[in-house]
Amino acid sequence: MVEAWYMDESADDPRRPHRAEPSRPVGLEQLRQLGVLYWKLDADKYENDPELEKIRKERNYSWMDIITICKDKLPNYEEKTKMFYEEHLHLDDEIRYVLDGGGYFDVRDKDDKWIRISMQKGDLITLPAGIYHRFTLDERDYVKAMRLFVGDPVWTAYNRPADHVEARGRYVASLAQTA
Ligand code: KMT
Ligand code: NI
Repeated sequence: MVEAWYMDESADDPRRPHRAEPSRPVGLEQLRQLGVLYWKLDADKYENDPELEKIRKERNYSWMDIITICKDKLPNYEEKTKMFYEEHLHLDDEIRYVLDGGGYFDVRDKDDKWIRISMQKGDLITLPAGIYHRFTLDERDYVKAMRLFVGDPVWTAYNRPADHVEARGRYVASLAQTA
């Protein structure tokens, strides 16, 4: 099952776990209330997995590619990993399925506190359009992930502050519904 927790305030290496002390774990229900959806799949069979196909079909995740993030494989690694960790939002859902390695998605809760979601092999997550978030590798410095998209991908990130973006307004309004 996915592990998530509130973060500490320390500014040191983001790739460390940064668990608040005493620990404040976050469960799937709390993530769901933020609009974050999660599935556990068998990543060893991602190329032919009826469970993955079912989710893609039901949620219209028609587009996909596979990205490997590590120093030697990703062009402009330093620049890109820095961008991933800038707090931002998108106009569409961000959908990621970890096939190998791992990392952390951090999302803001309703009180604007950081929740860290530990993404490991087999974890599929959907971050809703308009949620403030960021991504970092963990100390293994390696992730292979499937990126899914509803229709043709739009990668534009709106760095915070982006409160006047329409997707942000819709997201904030949706939070009142899931409470
Ligand atoms: C993103 O948009 O943050 C990325 O694609 C990197 C994370 S993929 C697990
Ligand atoms: Ni993003």
